[in-house]
Amino acid sequence: MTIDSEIENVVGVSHPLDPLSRAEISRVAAILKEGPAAAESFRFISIELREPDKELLRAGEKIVRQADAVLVNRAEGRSYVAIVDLESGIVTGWDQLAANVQPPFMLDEFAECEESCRKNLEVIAALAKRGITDMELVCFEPWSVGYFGEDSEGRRLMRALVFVREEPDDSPYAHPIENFIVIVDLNTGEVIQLQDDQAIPVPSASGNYLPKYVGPARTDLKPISITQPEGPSFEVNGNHVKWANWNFRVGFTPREGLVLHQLRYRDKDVERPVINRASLSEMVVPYGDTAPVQAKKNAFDSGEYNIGNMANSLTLGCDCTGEIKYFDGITTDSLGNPVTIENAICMHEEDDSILWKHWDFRLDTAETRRNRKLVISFIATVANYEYAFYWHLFLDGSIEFLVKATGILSTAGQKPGEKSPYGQTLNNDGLYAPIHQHMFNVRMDFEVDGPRNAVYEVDMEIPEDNPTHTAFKAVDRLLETEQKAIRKTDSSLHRFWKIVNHEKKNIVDEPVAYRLIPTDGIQLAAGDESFVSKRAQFARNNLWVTSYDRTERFAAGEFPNQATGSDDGLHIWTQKDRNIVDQDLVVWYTFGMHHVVRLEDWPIMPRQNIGFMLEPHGFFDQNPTLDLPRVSAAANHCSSEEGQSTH
Ligand code: ABN
Ligand code: CU
Repeated sequence: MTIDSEIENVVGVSHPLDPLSRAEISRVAAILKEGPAAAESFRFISIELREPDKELLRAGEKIVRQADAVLVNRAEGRSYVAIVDLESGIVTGWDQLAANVQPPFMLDEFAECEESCRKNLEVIAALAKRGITDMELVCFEPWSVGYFGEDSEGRRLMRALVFVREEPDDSPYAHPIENFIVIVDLNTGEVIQLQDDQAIPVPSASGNYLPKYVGPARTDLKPISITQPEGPSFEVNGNHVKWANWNFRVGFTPREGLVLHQLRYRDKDVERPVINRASLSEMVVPYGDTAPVQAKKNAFDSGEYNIGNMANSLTLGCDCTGEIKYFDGITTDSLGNPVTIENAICMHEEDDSILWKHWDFRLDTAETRRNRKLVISFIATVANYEYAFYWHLFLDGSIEFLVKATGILSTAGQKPGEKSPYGQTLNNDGLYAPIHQHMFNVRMDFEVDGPRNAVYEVDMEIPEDNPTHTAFKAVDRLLETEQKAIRKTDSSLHRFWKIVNHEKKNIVDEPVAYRLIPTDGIQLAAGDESFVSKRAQFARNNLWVTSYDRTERFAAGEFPNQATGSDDGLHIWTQKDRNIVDQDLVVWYTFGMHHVVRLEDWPIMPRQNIGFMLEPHGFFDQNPTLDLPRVSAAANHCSSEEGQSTH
């Protein structure tokens, strides 16, 4: 089946890549409850579409809808993965996970953890000794424990950081209760450890940002309204989107949030595939501070928390403005009920300044074309921080992945007058924010003009034979195997990577390609011997390339929660050192933000942008946007019919 006919076939009807509907989730839960998960003590971590095999999909074969489910049996302290055939209603897979494997948290466990801590008598007494008696104002923040040692096998643990509000709606992050940690077993609901070390006075200066506290809003800013009187330029049919020359399918999973499927660019009536599947595969936020509470903070917000579950319901005018198309995200509560996150994904167009311009100064005519981008995004709240994730598609075939980090710093307490060398002191009241990194990995199942691709590293080289002393050139080096493709960025060499298709040549007989511009290509700062570094090995390097295997989905492995990092993830799979030349490839890019906190990040952080670009690199034979219309004079006072006269 050609790509065209495949699109035609699926437009308007449910597609095999569509996320599970509410009804399908309920059916999966019911089938499992009637079958192997009949015991009351089972809880559902996730129920999601088991994506069909790429080959079957490509061949246009009939696809049977299947679901993957992850469950925990609390009574037994063991977890399970299940496969359910939605057509026959048969459980086709049911496997118990090893005792040391802990799947991601369920949202219900946040409240359960808080409740366990709040009613624990030892916790109440210990807090009272520190002068804190109103338990309703105490916030127990459910952080993952990291690797907790062999004794923790079979225990599903949460490490609660503790903050206290001064008033019911005041920001708790201004008031950390330092050196106070509660470890909870989520399966039993027990507090199993209280780490009540040296008390430090709780910083009392407020960290509030609400109008009620900060005063009236300024009035000098006039409204900006974005209008599209003729409506947006995208066409949406179910989860299929067509915009400008792009088309793709929108997906959503509990683990990743937004997923883009089957991203293609129409080039002179030919649908050219670029990426088969793209999503955030993992992220981790390790803290550099050696203080006992801080040194163990390193949440994997995707793999330990299922970041899609934490997606916000977006609001028009606040989170996105303009002509918006929303997609809901459907996920599951711990009892297997479907949960709809309404308006979880926002899609709209944005003006993006100029795309190209030239003023012919002899003729005094200027030609300018405006750029615009299609923005497909979601925002997740991971306790203190917000991450807004954006895919931007541009008219010229460029693609950007952008993360805007905002929200509230994860804070710590120090003795007033002291200044921790591992963070930024935020006030004179004992509050500081430790240095940390936000490390992300995006998995891109590339399909540049076809399923078989290869990757080159491109560095600047200054030749030895350089009589003019001005020479520099770009040199391509083929990355032949998985081990050879574990790479770091090098801005001194202006390094980038090129994903090529050797079977398809452009006008100058070179393989068509996309390039990955490795901006924000930082690496993990934690030492190699640290547990976080062993567990987040994906973040030690920026580029990884693997030969496609449908089971290799997440950079730190399927279940990083409480894991040692010794048996799953990119560093393990790439030990196979498979051939990656002209294969079905997956490219994994690690990038991040080295967050040296500044005062301006408090009490709420203005967004910090982190991301990277993919650009066509000889994918087209020339600039593919020459057919863009001039902007009409009436609309924007720019062009005349004969050529734009103003420059
Ligand atoms: N960023 C760690 C986290 C996520 C969700 C809830 C608590 C803590
Ligand atoms: Cu940060």
